[in-house]
Amino acid sequence: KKLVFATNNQHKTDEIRLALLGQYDVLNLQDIGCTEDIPETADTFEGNASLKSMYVAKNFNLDCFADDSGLEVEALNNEPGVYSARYSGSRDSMENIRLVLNKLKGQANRKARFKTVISLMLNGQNHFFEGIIEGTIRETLSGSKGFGYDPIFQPNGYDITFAEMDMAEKNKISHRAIALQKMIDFLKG
Ligand code: ITT
Repeated sequence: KKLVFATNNQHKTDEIRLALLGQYDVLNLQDIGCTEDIPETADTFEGNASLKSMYVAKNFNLDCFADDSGLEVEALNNEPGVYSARYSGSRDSMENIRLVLNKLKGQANRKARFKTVISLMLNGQNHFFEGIIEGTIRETLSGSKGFGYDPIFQPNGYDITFAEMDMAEKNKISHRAIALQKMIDFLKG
């Protein structure tokens, strides 16, 4: 069975492909020949996920899902949130990480969470699935796997960051995996 995943982020594609291995073939935007950089102008995860899934549903006449996700840091009023991909003004992960660490300098409250909202457009109807993982922001970077803010995010109950985990290990607990499992349960009825 095939599922279209409206993303240009290769790391997200890899994680979702691994999670669905043997269950679904996952096609991303590149695979369906969509070269558009779909504007993400909403100010909620639900809104931006819907902009991506609905773009594909409308222009390619395909059922499809999209993931909008980000890091919410408690002491920063839940920033970067929906602006996670370009918090520093650039998509450079190191710049974005540096900005978070600078803003948290001297801050005792390191609590943060990753959040994913999946929008699934199925037969013209929009369905939402959410996943959250709670954790803390490290003082310094650790690990080189994963992407985005993974080197500074330590999930609760672990003493390593997401960037120190193999993809399979991250996939057991991540925000994205939790939201994805909800969607799969829904698809299986
Ligand atoms: P698409 O919109 O094409 O799917 P994107 O990277 O622009 O790709 P988002 O708009 O959802 O995706 O932005 C999510 C950003 O949040 C992402 O670029 C990372 O900086 C961060 N992020 C999301 N999930 C993450 C994860 O599992 N690990 C680390 N950072 C993550």
